[in-house]
Amino acid sequence: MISSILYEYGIKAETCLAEPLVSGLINKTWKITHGNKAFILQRINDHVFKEPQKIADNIQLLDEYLKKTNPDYLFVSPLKNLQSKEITYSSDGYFRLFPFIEGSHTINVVSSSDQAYEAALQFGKFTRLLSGFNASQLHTTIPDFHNLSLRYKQYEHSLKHGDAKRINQAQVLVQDLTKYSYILDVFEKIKSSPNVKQRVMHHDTKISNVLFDSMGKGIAIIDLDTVMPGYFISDVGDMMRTYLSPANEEEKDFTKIEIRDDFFKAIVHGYVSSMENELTEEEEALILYSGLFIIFMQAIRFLADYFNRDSYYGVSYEENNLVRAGNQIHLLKKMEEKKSILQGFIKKELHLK
Ligand code: GN1
Ligand code: MG
Repeated sequence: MISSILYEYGIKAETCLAEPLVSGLINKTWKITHGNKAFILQRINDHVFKEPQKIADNIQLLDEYLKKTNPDYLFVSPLKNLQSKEITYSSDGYFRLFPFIEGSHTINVVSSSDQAYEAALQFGKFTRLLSGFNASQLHTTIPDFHNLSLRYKQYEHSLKHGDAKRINQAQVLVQDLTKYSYILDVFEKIKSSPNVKQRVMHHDTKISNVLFDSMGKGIAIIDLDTVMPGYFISDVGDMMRTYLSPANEEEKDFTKIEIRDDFFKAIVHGYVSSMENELTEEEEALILYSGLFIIFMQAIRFLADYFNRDSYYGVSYEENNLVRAGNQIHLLKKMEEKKSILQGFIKKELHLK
């Protein structure tokens, strides 16, 4: 499978080493080494990304804009195949090949607040550099991806029509979630507010989507499939969801889930400083909310998928999605408990600005 794709790029597969990389739950990734050159090959999950060409079009538009406005910015775009296309289609699906950035590495776990800071700097910088770009030119690669209203409807639908046994088993979680309906109400207000802007957002800001150099400095962001118009709460929120706790969404022992103050401060400091004066006052008032918003949305997405018999997320055991949902609800609870302390950190940060 891989060799026929590499041929499309003029690379002889027999002389290559292909190593699968641990990546997300959706796409498949390999590192390809060919002599002293290296590449990243990725297969796009076209069950999730129904129109992969839209991803390629978006990346090309952004690439052109950034090359013009900020030629020194490291924007990792896919290489063209021998047909001059950024996407290679085969019977095994849609593939892209990226240059491997020499000297870069990725990490899968945020182990220091400096790493959280570096990542926040990178994601903030990306959106700021694109603040003059008209976001509405971009395609929506996954419709309603972070539209909480729709996600909630999908969750309610799964609760009515999903697997009865699984729904019964998750009653405590279903009850717990009802306490957080205010998160949905706030989102409804955001949608109609002109002061919460539609910006170019990444929408998947987990740490493995940041390239670091050997000194541990962030140098670029990758995995641009979900780059599309959105609200800043998506990126800041997903950093909070995935960097704050030392235990991730797969952790079964919920006592290991906690909110690390230093990591919270690092995200806020990195993001606010790299966005410079881009955030409106109304947006600044939503910084804390962004974490609650994304964690809540992820909890209902995991639970809905459990009820839908795991039709979306890859799972490695029967109750995987149930555990993930419970884990995220626990994280949400932990963040709620700390709200006033965290808001204090934000206030301090904004004051320093
Ligand atoms: C998916 O595949 P991955 O891990 O990059 C999902 C994200 C979730 C994440 C949870 C396209 O991302 O929204 O936050 O799983 N991406 C898509 O692990 O649905
Ligand atoms: Mg992704």
